[in-house]
Amino acid sequence: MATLNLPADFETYAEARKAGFMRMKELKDNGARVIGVFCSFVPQELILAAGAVSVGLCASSEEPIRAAEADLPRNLCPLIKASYGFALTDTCPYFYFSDLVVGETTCDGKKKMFELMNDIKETYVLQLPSARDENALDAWEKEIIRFWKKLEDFYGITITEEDVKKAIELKNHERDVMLRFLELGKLDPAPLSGYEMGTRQDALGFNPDMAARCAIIEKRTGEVLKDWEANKKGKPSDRPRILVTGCPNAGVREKIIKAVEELGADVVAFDCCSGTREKIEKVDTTLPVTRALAKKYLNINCSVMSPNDARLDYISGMIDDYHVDGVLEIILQACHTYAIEATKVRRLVQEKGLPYLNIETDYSQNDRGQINTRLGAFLETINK
Ligand code: BJ8
Repeated sequence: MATLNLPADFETYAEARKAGFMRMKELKDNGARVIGVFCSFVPQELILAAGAVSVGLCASSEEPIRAAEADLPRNLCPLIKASYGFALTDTCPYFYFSDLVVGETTCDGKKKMFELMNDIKETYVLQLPSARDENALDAWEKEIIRFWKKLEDFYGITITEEDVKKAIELKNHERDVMLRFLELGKLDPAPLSGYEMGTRQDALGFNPDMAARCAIIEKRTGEVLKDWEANKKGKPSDRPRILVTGCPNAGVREKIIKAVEELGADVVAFDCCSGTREKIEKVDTTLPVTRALAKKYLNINCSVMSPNDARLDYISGMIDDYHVDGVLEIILQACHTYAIEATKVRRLVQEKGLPYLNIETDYSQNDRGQINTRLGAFLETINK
């Protein structure tokens, strides 16, 4: 197995999370407002407009799962169990520092878990519709307005339309910056490892300073481009180019994404929440703000939406744009929406003449060996 080529200043996800604790404590000591969130569907612009920072609470550690199973079924998504377990055992500083937790009615497991989480800390739930028609858009816009009001009441502040417009500009800019970084994967040969790309993207969530986040990513994008132009451009590689799709993968990144790259592939594209999924559509600044936010967020291609054909179209386009040789779908145990939608993804990939591998897993390390064997066999099916 080859070792990945990572930059000297590379911070692992665990290191970034730890460094973020101190920053967060400092912020709280200085009176900052902090909102904990679990999902890409939560309109970040309203949190920003409320003068608050948002922190992602989706957990990727196996550690708190046993404690969570006292209240939750064992056969449940590890992300849900771990997130609840951290809250229950009071071992996540980000949960601890959150003034308010914001949940959403995405998958059944999360929305029912939020009812229990509310007993630990106030958990406000956004009622996300699962369709994308006009009625759903109207209902979702009302939810956006309700959330706006909730933030005003919760903090005793007024959020003006100007505040929201400013937040929209800032978030749109951040989306552009992140997208430019993630789209480096279109370059052939791959200019950096997918392991680095995904880790950086997730780790940034622990940095509450948006300008700093953008600066870090712009700097790295520039370095990678420069290196590619000087050392890689025009030198074809025989490493298979992989698109990773499916559930959030932070909790299984080491045993799947790092592993497949160490076995000789390049992960070049991510159709997931730490990939391009939330970045591809910006908030339309020509529409009234609440309509614009509703439209943008309802269009996120997550499998909790039904139907969700836009995700299939997007994956198809990604396969072409990133010159993909094979698709690897990651399903977290008991995630029904992704597991069922995987049938459509597999059909699409096979119709495009490419190999497809589906790995269902949890946060344990028990299946590492089996996963390595399957990844090795998958790579052998790829004609490059
Ligand atoms: S927009 S992907 S962050 S819901 S928790 S659905 S893995 S069973 S996380 Fe997600 Fe928002 Fe969608 Fe993204 Fe499945 Fe687990 Fe549910 Fe999950």
